Amino acid sequence: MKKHVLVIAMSAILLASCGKKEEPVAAPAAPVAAAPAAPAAPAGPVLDDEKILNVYNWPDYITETLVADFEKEFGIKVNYDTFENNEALHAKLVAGNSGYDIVIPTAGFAKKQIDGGLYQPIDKTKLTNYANLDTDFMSKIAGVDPENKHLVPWAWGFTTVGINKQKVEKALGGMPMPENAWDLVFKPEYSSKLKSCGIAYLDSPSEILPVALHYVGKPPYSENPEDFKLAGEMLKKVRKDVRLFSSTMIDDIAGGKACAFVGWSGDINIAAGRVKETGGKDEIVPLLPTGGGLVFIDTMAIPKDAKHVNNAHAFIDFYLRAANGAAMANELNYPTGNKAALADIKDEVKNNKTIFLGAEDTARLIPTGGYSNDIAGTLNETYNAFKRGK
Ligand code: N2P
Repeated sequence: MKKHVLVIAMSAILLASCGKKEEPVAAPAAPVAAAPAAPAAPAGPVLDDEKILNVYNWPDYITETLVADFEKEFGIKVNYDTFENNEALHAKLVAGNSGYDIVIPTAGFAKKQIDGGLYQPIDKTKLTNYANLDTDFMSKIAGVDPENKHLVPWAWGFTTVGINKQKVEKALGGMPMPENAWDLVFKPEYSSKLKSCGIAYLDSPSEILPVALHYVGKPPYSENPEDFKLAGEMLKKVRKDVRLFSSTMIDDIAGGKACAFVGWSGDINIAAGRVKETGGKDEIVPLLPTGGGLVFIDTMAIPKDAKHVNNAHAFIDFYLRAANGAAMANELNYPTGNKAALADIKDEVKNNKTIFLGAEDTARLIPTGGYSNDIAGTLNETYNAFKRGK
């Protein structure tokens, strides 16, 4: 009988230590008659020997204390860098040895990175908070990442047209606002008027071409070069009216460099808040175009050559805590896909229809998608020709 108890106790110890590379396996305790059935599980996740985590994210896309809170709780030093768009992240990943342990690609863009083997699978057994995620939301991501093997949601939003209301009204001089807000930046009738107060586009082919294709009545993620030609022709007509291609949109909007812009929903709201805080009179508004906004679901992924994979899982699990998901919406105006977070999101945020879209606007969104490598050349050429004004 005594022997039997010991075997159970020992296998429990072995089980508990299984997968914990860095901690020495506990020496089995001397057999005693009343040995506990199983020792208490060690607190906290398994971490890497080197207490470092290298994170690569978009600018202005993390809540104020998240990194410091994580560092404090886990004793891990986070090195945090930012990239400007999916294209820049992609180039880093393709070059290899990026040094990053967690990167935040947009799901649609990440498809070809997954197909190309650039990410390693997520070990969901290490994510104690995974059940906080909304299953409907996860099934959307599964469209590009089958079985949600590689991507864990960070936040989502949509690329849309935003305006400085007063400046746009003034520049339009009595001309009524178009029903489809994309007309403001894609139709010469409007853009030629808004030129005076400034039009800004996000500086990224994969942000501009899907909406341009959609605008000319083609599939947003078309693989047909002819469609790109058509979108390119449309863009060419408004090129002279575009003042800047921006990678610092919050500053550019708040600083008054543009009155009409193609930007990210949350960032436009952040700029609006900044203008208000500093006593500015102008209202900055993200519009909900009848012509659709381009949805983006940004996700955490672990590059295949990451060096701190355990730390990366600890960070992902930490981020999936309800409070951290709620803070993302409350502080940065981006919903997260964390269902458990909803209860802690402020009413003013939850009721803001430019953050949590209503059913009608949701139905109008251009759904998650991505381009294959085959069309990448055409995509970049079309964009660059537009930018150069060719
Ligand atoms: C940057 C957040 C937007 C990311 N502040 C767009 N994919």
